[in-house]
Amino acid sequence: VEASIPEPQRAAWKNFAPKPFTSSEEFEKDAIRHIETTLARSMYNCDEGAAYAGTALAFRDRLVIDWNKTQQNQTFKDPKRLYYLSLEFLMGRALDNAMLNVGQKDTATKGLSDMGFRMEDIIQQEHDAALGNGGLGRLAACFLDSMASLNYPAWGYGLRYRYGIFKQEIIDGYQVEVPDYWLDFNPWEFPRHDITVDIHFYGHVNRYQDDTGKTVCQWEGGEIVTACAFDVPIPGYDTSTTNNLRLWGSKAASGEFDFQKFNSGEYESSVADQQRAETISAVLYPNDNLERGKELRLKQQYFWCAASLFDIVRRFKKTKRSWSDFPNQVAIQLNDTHPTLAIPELLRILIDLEGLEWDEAWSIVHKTFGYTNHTVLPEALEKWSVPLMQHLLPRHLQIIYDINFQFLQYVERNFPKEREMLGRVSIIEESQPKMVRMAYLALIGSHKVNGVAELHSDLIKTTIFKDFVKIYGPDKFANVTNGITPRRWLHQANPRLSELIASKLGGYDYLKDLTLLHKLESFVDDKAFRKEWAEIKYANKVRLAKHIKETTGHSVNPSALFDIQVKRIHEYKRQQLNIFGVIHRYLAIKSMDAEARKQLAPRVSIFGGKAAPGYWMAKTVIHLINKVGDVINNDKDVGDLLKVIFIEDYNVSKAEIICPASDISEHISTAGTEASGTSNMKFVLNGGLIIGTCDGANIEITREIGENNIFLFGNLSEDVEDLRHGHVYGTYQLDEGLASVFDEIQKGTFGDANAFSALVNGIVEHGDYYLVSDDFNSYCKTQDLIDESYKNQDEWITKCITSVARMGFFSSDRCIDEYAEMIWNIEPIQPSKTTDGL
Ligand code: HBZ
Repeated sequence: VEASIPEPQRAAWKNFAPKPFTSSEEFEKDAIRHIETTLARSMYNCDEGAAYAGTALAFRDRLVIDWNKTQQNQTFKDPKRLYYLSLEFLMGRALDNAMLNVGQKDTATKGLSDMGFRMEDIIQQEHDAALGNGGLGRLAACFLDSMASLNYPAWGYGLRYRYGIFKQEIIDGYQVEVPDYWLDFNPWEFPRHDITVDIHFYGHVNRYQDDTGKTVCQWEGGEIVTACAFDVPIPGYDTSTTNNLRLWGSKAASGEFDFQKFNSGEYESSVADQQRAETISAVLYPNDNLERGKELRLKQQYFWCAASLFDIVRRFKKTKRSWSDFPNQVAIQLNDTHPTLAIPELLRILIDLEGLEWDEAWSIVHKTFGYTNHTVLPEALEKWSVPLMQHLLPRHLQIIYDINFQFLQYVERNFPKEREMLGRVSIIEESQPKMVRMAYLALIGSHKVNGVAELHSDLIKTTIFKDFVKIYGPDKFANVTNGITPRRWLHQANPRLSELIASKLGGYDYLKDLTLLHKLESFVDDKAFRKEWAEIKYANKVRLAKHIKETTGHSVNPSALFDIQVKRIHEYKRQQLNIFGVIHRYLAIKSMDAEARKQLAPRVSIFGGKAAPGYWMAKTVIHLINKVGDVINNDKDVGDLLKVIFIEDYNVSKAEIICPASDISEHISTAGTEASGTSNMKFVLNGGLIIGTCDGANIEITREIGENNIFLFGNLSEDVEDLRHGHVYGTYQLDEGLASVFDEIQKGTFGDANAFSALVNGIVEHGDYYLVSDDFNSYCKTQDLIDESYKNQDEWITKCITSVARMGFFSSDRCIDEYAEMIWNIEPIQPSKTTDGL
């Protein structure tokens, strides 16, 4: 059926298509209409939740109009599009972002005030969309913001988890996980009941010769689960471009089979089928940088890849182009190896369903994909057991073997003298059971592989992918240093600083070209500017202190130095180094006389972050931080000189309060382990300094802002291997300061010492893999330097302003332009001016 309204009847649309509000009165009218008619509430029962819903729906109306137009415009112009495949999109809240991106927050603030509400309270009614673990998921969210803001024709594809990352509660100092059911009211998603894809699992492959004698493979039997599309509009900043994020939810296929079961009275079993299907998109796996090889996870991956590719291919086929045009119209970026099955799936579609020959199909596939690597940690590199893959995806396993066969033949031909390399680079690891190495498959099936910061991109070429550099040459490898969106991480999180900057730079253009920040440097000596700068930082610390008071009951002094480490809890990120440093400081304070104590700058050490539920060592670190806090915060000798706070349930919304409030933040991973880090960028952009190792993007931050403006410490990545070797085979010498910290823990000062023995023994007895002892002295000395430096507030503020002025490079807009040019080969599409989008 032709769905398009014929030209003569389009007048109705042209006359009556909804128009967005332009005044606070029009906003109120829309919001109140939604409260009354969409929610069936009235002024007698309109609480903050209802006011949030009315506001969100009024803005949603605006977004939808631009969204429809953007999609029509892109369909009409049919440019090459980018599809960003990510199992995680850590979006946070949408309303504030939408208001700021369409430039109508003030209008709505006025309207809400007329209705009896305060904007701050209304914004907080929204549940975070927490469909991610940490940096990788948040990067995907920043990228969506930049792609829309730069008018790129781009879609995100992900899974619609019913439960996002768990909520963290701290009970008696322990992490307790609570499910995050977030979908009760979600105005930002549009279920597309008409857009479904049937996804096939299990079964077997039937290989036969067709009439022409060609070998054909048919995947048969097994089970079918239906993928249903849920679309989320992604508004760009100061542009009407509104892109689409498509999330797939799973439900039972409504085939005849179920119907018969139901009809014949097998209600329970038919309901069980339905629940099994819905389980696929039920919950986000809460591990970051760890792969555990669970069947349901593989099912999630295939379900999402297959649904997305079906959708992409369907859209391509509508244009009636020839297959060889596919890579000219479609670029697909793989966010880590999680979507790697998209590679054999596209081959399967082209060969088994569309009848292409292998060579032609391979050439299309390999030109289409790009792969971003986010880690070199061995435990995070994805591998799937061959028997599991054989069972769940028999045809894909065959295709993977075919890819591997062709690849190994190529290697053998080109490197005949290096036969021992074949085993090393094979996609199949010859272990018991055999394993499929997903990173190798992703690399071989893509035309470009990139790391996420310079050091990391160099490291992948010398470690995990060394042989592949030899095989393909260095040009297959690239670096795109991560970035963050300045809209959320400056303008939204720190509105006063954003306004101050705009007042100096003559407007908000810097939010679209962050390099314009450099002009701030000429104001570094401007007295009034500096004063206001300091006042804003103080006000942001007061805001965080208030949050801390409300959530933990502790009062912290906003004039103290706020020292913050918030990120997932992981041994390689070394929160243990931080808390051992805190204990060391505590012991020093205890041994000082009153005079010496007066000289000390008061500090608040703030921690936050989730541990994966099965990661026992990380949970022990959380426990220790809380126990140390209990002791120090109640020690009368110490008073305001030192407080230790653990902020519960760190998430995107909390990060928006925390990042603007730091004096110092900690990015102290063992050199060579943190691929990039992105919170380092958020903190510096908000006028905080950082203490960090020479790791990930810290190195490029140093290059940009100058080494006088950052506190670097610790061993370098090139020395890590030798140090580790020395721990195991040489004589091991524990750092003296750290030894005194361990003595204190062992005395039971922070409760039962046994609770922390694994943490201590990991360092003292088991090789100190993360080099905590090697870096401890350098860490403590650098912290002392920070104390000294902070006393000179004049110099400190100069460092902060200078750093912000030099942070232009770290906008995710710069990343997206680099990907677009170097990897995707796509161009921006200017939004259409006309109402019908053509
Ligand atoms: O990706 C992070 C890196 O650790 C960080 O250095 C980098 O800045 C960031 C963006 O490039 N990696 C993750 O956050 N990884 C995960 O969250 C993850 C989640 C599920 C997995 C594996 C890793 O199965």
